[in-house]
Amino acid sequence: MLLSALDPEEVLILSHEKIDWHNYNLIEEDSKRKGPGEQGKPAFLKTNELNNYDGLYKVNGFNAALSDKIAVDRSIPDIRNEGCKTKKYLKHLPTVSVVVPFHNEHWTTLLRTAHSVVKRSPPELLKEVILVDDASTKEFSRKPLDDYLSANLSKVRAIHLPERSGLIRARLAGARQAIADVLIFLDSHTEANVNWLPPLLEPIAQDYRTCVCPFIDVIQYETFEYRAQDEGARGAFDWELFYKRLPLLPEDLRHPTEPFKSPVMAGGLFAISAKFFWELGGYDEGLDIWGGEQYELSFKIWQCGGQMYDAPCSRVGHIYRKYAPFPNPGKGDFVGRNYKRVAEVWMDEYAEYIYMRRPHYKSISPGDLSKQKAIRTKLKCKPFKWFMKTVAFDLPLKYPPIEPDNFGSGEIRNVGTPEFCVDAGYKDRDAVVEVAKCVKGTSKKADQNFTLTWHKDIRVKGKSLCLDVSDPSDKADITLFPCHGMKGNQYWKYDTEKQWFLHGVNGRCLDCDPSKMKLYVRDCDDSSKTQKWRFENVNLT
Ligand code: UD2
Ligand code: MN
Repeated sequence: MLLSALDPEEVLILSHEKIDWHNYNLIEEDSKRKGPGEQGKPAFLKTNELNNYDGLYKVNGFNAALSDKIAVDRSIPDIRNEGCKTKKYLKHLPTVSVVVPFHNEHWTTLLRTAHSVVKRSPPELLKEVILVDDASTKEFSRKPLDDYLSANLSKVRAIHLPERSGLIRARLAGARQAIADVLIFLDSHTEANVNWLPPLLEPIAQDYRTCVCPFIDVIQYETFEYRAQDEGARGAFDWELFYKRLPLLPEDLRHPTEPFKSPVMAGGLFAISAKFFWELGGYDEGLDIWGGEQYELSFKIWQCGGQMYDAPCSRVGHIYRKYAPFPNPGKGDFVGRNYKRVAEVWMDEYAEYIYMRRPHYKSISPGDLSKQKAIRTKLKCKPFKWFMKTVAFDLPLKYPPIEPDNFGSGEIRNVGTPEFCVDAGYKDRDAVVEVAKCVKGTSKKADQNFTLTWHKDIRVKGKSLCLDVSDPSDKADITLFPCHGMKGNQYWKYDTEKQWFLHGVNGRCLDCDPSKMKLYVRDCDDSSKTQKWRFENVNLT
């Protein structure tokens, strides 16, 4: 089809010429930087720098004292797929307004977000960065921030909301002021990586009804180390509306530098044309504080004629906090209410799957939904069933409607050396799990309480961390990893007869070497005593 035959509004492409958008001077300068946290290396505080450590940790949920030691414009490693480094993108790309909502974000992590965007965006594409201050109470958030921005970052400005609006209405407030073709939303503790913009913008230039997400890398909350979270996955959810990930499809794996379709976004980091965003009515303004908006927008995009991609060549780091430091602003179960609004407007009969898992949502009043339903009618959006069959076709539907009992719980005690138990040591994700002296019946505290759930994973009691084995070698370590409920590396079975904990589809056995406090999996051996374990409570029904 001739370009001129199309409605000019539908086409943001001015020519098909492609260019190399890399800023090689910047890459060169960054490669020479040295100092704490440079090149995304893990950094540490010295013993004489620990004064503010606890206080700042508590209010931020990450090591904010360390953040203050790291340059706000630090270098981070270019961990893109090699193919991305030679990829060219359209010469004519749409312009960008970056919108960053924040409530009480720490000063240096907020500034690092702004600096990384300005530093790693081609100036001709970046029109502005709008920091939307959602009624922060930290004193630097107003005048000192405004003064810093006007002195140091001319393209960045802050708008200050008079009252706490929550991240959804804060994003809307920023988006309403944005002047560029494309809106990019970021969280306030992120770092944009090398050449992040062109891969986000090209698919939008080719079709404005497209939303594109970058790969989200991990900025470790304790050391600020910058690393990948995985090699990419399609976004999804379970029927309690926890964000989950589905595997890439074979065709996605064949083209590791090409954007691939993703059913839902993680939420915080994405690019969308302003035109399409507003055609969709923006976000539902009835969504309060935090949560659910990622589903609302994703369902809306797909069901109402758009599409959503993840772009492997665009990477942005994000601090996944150790814990959420914010107290509930006196609004009750706002997450439940948000979920109910999204389920009622977009999920049709599938909403029932959620209510089966979360019966109390039935009695939550979602408030007025007429405006959202009118958008759905006006845009002739497709039913949720279409989304499930066409976009999220591999999302498991058969979660049991009511959670079955756990298979077992309590301490996991070794039979060969019965004074030793599996012990999670109050450690956090990625830590290696060991054995320790069993402490049951004594007053000593220990982290020796586990449940083998109906998901067939072993969870540390009271945490959403699971025993995870990713290493196929002999005596492979067992590490703690957020439970994903998708079996794989977290799949365990208990053989009551042999007293084995079997891991994975190949069924290797949980085993230990108490003399070294080591816990691992290895091939099962009928004669081994250290492979036999007693679970405190086993549910045989
Ligand atoms: C994830 C998303 C986040 C959002 C959330 C669900 C990523 C990396 N993050 O949780 O963007 O989609 O799921 O809603 O995908 N904020 C305000 N006002 C508030 C609360 C938060 O402005 O009342 C800001 C906050 O400063 C941050 C952003 O909203 O910039 C997201 O909040 P978060 O970082 O606590 O959310 P996160 O990453 O746990
Ligand atoms: Mn965040």
